[in-house]
Amino acid sequence: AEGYVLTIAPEAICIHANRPAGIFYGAQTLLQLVPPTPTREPIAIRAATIRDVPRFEWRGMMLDVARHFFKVADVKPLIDNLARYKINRLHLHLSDDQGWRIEIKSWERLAKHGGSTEVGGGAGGYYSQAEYSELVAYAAQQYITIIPEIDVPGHTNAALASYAELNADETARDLYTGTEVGFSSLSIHQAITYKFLDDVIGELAALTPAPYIHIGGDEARSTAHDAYLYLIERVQEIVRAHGKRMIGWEEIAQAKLLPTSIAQHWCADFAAQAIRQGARVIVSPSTRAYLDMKYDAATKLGLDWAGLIDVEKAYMWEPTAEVQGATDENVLGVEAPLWTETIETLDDIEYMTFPRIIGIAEIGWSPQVNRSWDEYRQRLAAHGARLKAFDVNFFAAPQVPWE
Ligand code: IFG
Repeated sequence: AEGYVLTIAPEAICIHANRPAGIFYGAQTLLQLVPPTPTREPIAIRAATIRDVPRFEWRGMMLDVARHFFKVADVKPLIDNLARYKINRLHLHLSDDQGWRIEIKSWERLAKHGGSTEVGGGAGGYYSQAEYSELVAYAAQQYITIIPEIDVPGHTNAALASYAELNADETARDLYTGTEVGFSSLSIHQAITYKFLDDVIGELAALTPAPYIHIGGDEARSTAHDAYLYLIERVQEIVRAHGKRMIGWEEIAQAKLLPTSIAQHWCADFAAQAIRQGARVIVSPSTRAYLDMKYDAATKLGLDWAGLIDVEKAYMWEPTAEVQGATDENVLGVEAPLWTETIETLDDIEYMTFPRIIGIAEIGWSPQVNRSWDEYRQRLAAHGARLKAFDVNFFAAPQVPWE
């Protein structure tokens, strides 16, 4: 579905593929063989035949637009630069304690009130349904599928601040602009919670061509364990009723999963439980793929609870080695989350994302055989000029001999 053959010969350059995505990816490869900016000078390209097909179907990045909000005009350049490296999924973390970022017509206070601030007390913001659809269409033109996440039952303070009736004590929470986690929970045994979930997931599913809805499920420290399992299984039913497959952070694997559900590994071994249930996994190890982790002790942006992740550490790992029982069959692929507690601008996004996402994109596309830091860093060095040409505010890591 995404493979291609690129033949470069004196008489012609040809790209053949089964599907349009393959043509697009062949074109990305060809573009990497020529200078990044237009030139009238003749260009010499070495003759070659490149027969190429991705190892994993899920090659993704997640952008947390809840801790800090990023308007459509800031997300589009990120989409452009991800597509150049054959990334094909952009997971948008649309709700959290600090913000609700997507208009829901049947619960309009979620965005209007729940989206009115952000970490640090700024103005926040949200995507109207038209803006969300604009992002979906823009990404699709570059073969990137948008995956929406509404995080439940924890990470729900913005919703609990927007509607008193969603709270067990019928009292609306205050808006929250800090960076603590684990203090909020939907009220599991109130009927209105499931009307809320059905309405939200219904409206989101109608706006989302992707066959997935991500329902979060992480860090539900204020939800009793049995109540958590009950909610996850009910949400899984709601997602299915709206014709979508449920994705959740790996804690969801403690509940009974449908074989179509997907657990996203980030920091525990619940994903192994998902595999044992016959579900599939997306691999996002916090120690390797969390783009909000500092590169080194000097990095001003980001956090370091999962350790420092330099360009080499973000590249030298194998997805099927991160989860017990993982194989190329039950791993859908890889995803690199950028949590934005400390990230406020597109420059900040680019600084933490590039160049580490380039190595993760290669892990998602290329076979593991021969993966070597010394070989990779030489190739990566040539991309400094390209990233500069595309005005990407990348981190010029000292370990890379940038050309
Ligand atoms: N863990 C939380 C995120 C974010 C992150 C920051 C997950 C699944 C720490 N949950 O990662 O909301 O706060 O690195």
